[in-house]
Amino acid sequence: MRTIYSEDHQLHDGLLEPDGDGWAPSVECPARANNVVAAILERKLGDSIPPRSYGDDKLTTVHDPDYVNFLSLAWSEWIAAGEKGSNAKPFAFVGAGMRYADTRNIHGRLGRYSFGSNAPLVAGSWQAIRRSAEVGLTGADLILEGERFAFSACRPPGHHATTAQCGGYCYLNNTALAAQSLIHAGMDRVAVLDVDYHHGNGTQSIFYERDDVLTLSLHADPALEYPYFLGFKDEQGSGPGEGFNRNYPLPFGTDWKAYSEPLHDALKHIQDFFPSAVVVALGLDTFAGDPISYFEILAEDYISMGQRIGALNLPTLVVLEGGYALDAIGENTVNFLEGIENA
Ligand code: SP5
Ligand code: ZN
Repeated sequence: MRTIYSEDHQLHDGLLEPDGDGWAPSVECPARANNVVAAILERKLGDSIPPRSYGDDKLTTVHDPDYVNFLSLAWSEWIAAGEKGSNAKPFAFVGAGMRYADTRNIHGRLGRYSFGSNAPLVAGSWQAIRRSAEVGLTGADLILEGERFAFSACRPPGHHATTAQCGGYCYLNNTALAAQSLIHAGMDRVAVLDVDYHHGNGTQSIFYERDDVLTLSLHADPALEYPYFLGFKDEQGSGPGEGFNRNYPLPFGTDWKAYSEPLHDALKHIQDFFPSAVVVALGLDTFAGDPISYFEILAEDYISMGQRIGALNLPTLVVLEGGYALDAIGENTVNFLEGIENA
């Protein structure tokens, strides 16, 4: 299968996240995508091609124009305000009884367009963010052009990003943009299966009221794990989208044996939906050796996971999301992709 990849993700570097009393280097770093692409080359999965270019109108099929505008300008506004820090990040958020109204100060704007403090912007971030979205969109186009599989090696990831807020290392929702692009091109139904360790809150919320995109997510129970405020079992969609969202919150310690049961259920629901294509939000942070996670999926299990999903026998776009075990993310990703191809 072909991989879509851009070197521009290297520009999104030197990121910080909260740690103890201060800030430490973020686990979401360039080595992640570099190691994935190196493993793809080494194991000869297939060609790697650059993303195509898309206009802002494509980004605003999922995101608010004001939010896209903010992402593109935030770094220059940070500098113009005289801020010296290498990471533009928010500290103030809207709480109960407050509102988003006329927000012009960069700190207000960072708070307005973030739901947490772990999606910082550095000088090169916007270029990387935009290219990552284009990597996802190009994958969707390959599927539309008749490819059975494609892999969008996105970085930064996207599944936490909502219509107008970044968070959890995510800015533009690459997976949602790809799914929406398939619908826009004429597919009647698309299924999005999110197997990242964290709930795909952005993807869920973007499609929550829709019956043409079925969203399913297997993840650590949000009662115990990030993103804490969405991803529970009783969230099943609303309005016309009622019944078209499914969450599988799972306990810490979940291994392949325990994981395969809810995965089987999710795949059954995908089959019953008769989608024209599947978009997989692939997080490798379910891995037993992941530094920020508590599942017990092993390297060889990703082959089985891929095979199960490949057995749907549907056009499938795989979009890279999380995964922070730098030494293992490449092998685990290629295991999954080979599993899909050899189902
Ligand atoms: C795309 C994705 O997987 N996003 C995950 C966001 C998780 N954010 C919370 C992680 C907190 C971990 N803190 C690690 C500190 C290491 N020094
Ligand atoms: Zn994750």
